[in-house]
Amino acid sequence: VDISVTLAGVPLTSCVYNASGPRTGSSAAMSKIAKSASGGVLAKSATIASQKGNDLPRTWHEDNGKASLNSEGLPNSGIDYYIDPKTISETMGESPTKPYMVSISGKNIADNLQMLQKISSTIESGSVNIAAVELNLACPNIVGKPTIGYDFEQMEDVMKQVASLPCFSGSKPLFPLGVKMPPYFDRPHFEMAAAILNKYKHIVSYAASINTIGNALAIDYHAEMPVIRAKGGFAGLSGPAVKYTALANVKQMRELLDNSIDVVGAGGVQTGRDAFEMILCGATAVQVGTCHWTEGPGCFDRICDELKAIMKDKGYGNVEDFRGKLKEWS
Ligand code: RRO
Repeated sequence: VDISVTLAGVPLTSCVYNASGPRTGSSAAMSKIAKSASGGVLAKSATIASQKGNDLPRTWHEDNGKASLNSEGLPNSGIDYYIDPKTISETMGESPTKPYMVSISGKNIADNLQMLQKISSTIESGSVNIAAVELNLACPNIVGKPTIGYDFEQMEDVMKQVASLPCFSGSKPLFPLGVKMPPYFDRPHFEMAAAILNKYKHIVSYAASINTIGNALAIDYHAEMPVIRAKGGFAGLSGPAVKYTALANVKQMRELLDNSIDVVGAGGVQTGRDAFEMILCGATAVQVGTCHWTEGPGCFDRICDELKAIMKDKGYGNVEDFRGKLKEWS
């Protein structure tokens, strides 16, 4: 069975790959993803300058593994590191067989525009292979900043200004652009978010749903304190606990977005069955975040093997055979 797909025009040997965030901060960590069955390598969301992130403790995993929290606060090495030919060759090896992608999460619109310009210049110089860029509209952990994807006015403004950059003003974007979306919970919000992305479909190649469910709170019962230090303990919720919200977001986005925009499923995927369900709901590819964090890069080999076994069992030869084919009750 064949689990390869084309995402945003980029061929992936496997439809399962890593989410930005866990184990994606350095070339040493990312090279392990490159060596695994992951369909690609997506770097940690970058800011203009490197930053340390929030004070510890900033991550937590529930004992039963069903939920995780993070308030990392965007620790990263800065955009220059993630687009440096040295970082990319250390990550991918000398003859890469899969795509390398970067994620950006600027402190403000100007920073996102500046990072996109830097990426454009680097791509135009021909010195590196960057297959796609993910614009993170959904980080919940920055003190004093709203989640952009929940502020539709700001989201529209971001898309408008990005679309006016030289790299997107030609007949075809210089590189495929994806957006990482926060989870929505109400139909009108899905409709508003999708309407903005559809308006900018000439520059948006995929939408990845979902980032973590923001501002969750876990309590240390013994200490009678939040488990996380920053932001009063409010942090992004991930892991199996968010899978059902993620499936719904993938289904809604696939229904509402123009067909030219691919949907990437993310949120609580830890088995081949989870990936299969995401694809049934319309996902072109599936990102794995928390499971990669807790299990390590071996998770990509396991999840791909499990997905292949399910497809074989059901008689599906490739991903298109069941993508978006969730049946309806009569
Ligand atoms: O670094 C983080 O705190 C973080 C980011 Br940028 C994000 O997009 N999602 C998340 O759960 N954590």
